[in-house]
Amino acid sequence: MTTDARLYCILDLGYTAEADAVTVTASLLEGGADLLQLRAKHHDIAIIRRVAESLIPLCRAAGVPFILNDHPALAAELGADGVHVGQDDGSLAEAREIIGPGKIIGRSTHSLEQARAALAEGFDYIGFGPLFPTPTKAGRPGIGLDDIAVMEQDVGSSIPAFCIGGIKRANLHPVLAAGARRIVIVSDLLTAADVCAATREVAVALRSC
Ligand code: TZP
Ligand code: MG
Repeated sequence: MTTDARLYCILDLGYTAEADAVTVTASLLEGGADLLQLRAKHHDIAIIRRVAESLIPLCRAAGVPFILNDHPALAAELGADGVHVGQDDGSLAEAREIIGPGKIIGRSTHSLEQARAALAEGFDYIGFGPLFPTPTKAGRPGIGLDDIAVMEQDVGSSIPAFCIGGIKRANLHPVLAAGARRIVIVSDLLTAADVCAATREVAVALRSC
């Protein structure tokens, strides 16, 4: 993963129909996504495999790492560039054993303590949030903006740390002003009228801060 990755986009099948996955991903990549994750919380593994197989060539052509959410064995089988695992998805060592050396392994974190622990364990990057409550990850409280600066100092200076959760073009400024340098946006980009233009707007804002 390039260490200057700023915008991490997620193709979430909860928002984008399988039939639109390639078109929408192409727009995210054209708009400036630095990393692309496929996330599908309620789909069969066969569908996830099929969609992943259709997205990997696009990511390769764009030079953007393809990360699979969950399913390290499928990520290994498909030759994905990495896998993203949550707090309840086991250890780094377990994921590494399955996906193999040289692959990117990211961890969701929901507090400063979890962020520091993920760095200590050796994860390649973290997600930090949700900053704001979000229907994309329902049932989790927002952790707010107060810990971003310390998290960036303690963790983000060593591994890429992507703030996530309820971030939109409309609230990007306060998130960046709080110290975020790298972000994930899911629904605000996937539901935009012009996905490519919306992605580009965020990518440009991140590059100029
Ligand atoms: N992890 C923490 S918040 C979140 C995930 C996957 C969802 C972010 O989605 P959105 O739509 O950008 O709020
Ligand atoms: Mg998970």
